[in-house]
Amino acid sequence: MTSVLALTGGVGGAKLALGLARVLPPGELTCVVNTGDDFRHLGLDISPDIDTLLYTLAGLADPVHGWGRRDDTATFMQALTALGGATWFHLGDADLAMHVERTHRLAAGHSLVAISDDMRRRLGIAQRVVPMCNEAVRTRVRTAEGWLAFQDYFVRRRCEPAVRELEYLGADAATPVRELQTLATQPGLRAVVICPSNPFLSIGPVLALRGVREALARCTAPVIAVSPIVAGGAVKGPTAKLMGELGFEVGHAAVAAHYAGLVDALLVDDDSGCAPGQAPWITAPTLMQTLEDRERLARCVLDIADRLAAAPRP
Ligand code: FO1
Repeated sequence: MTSVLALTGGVGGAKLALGLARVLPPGELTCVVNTGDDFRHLGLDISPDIDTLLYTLAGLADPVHGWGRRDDTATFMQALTALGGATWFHLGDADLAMHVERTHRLAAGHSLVAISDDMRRRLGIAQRVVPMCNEAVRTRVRTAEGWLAFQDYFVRRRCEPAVRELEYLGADAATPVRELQTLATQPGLRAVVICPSNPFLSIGPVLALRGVREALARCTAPVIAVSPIVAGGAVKGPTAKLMGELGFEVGHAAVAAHYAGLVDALLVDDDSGCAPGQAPWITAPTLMQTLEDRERLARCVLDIADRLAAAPRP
């Protein structure tokens, strides 16, 4: 039974999801994962955020990149290079098995939700890993060069082009998974945690699905977001650069504005720049370098949720 629902995407989100998985009893965590980064490459259906989470929870993630598998080899990429194939997106040999098997099962008519659930069981993961929807939702970014598909922007172009606009293609027509549809009224739900993922690239697609913002706003369980901004910038990745390009001042206030009306508390590492009147700020160390940091932050989030649940609602 789910007692905590985490919304996540990318490496930062997976770190807190791992902390939550380690401090909660097995089976009490359900992670709903961004699929806006998914794409078709070399004929394969690739779901980077699902795989990052699966590998992280299974203890298989590459500790240097955070994505891909630890100790993976590159025979496939070397052979592909020799044949003149597209090498801008690295697919390790063991990781390749995931993409081949997912592609095969999708073509055979299995849903992304069913495939992800089977994969997590086979990897020995007790927590549920649920894609945000079964349909294709594709994040794309508008730059001076026109619209770019997400991985073209993120990996091929290394986030270099300045982003003017974001779009989550297909979000309007997609049906959010049951876990999102029912989160407003799910009995026994202890907390909804918005992980410190990129609010625009990783959480944005989830929030763009029909009814999700409304369900979060009506949720009877405490909704806690953790800001991905640490020491005034992003830990890794394009969050700070993107925020600036989209016209926001880089800081927790822009994160709070993005989640306005949806969260009961925003966890920040430093509330000195936070505007009064926005979501209640709670200060805690949010940098997750070690496994202990992940567990400590997870306990802190759950503690805040429990305190909010016990307090009379305004
Ligand atoms: N990110 C990169 O920066 N370069 C890569 O070559 C790359 C390959 C890759 C392969 C499998 C996978 O699951 C993820 C991979 N990522 C790579 C990460 C990924 O594209 C992004 O981190 C996410 O989409 C953003 O959350």
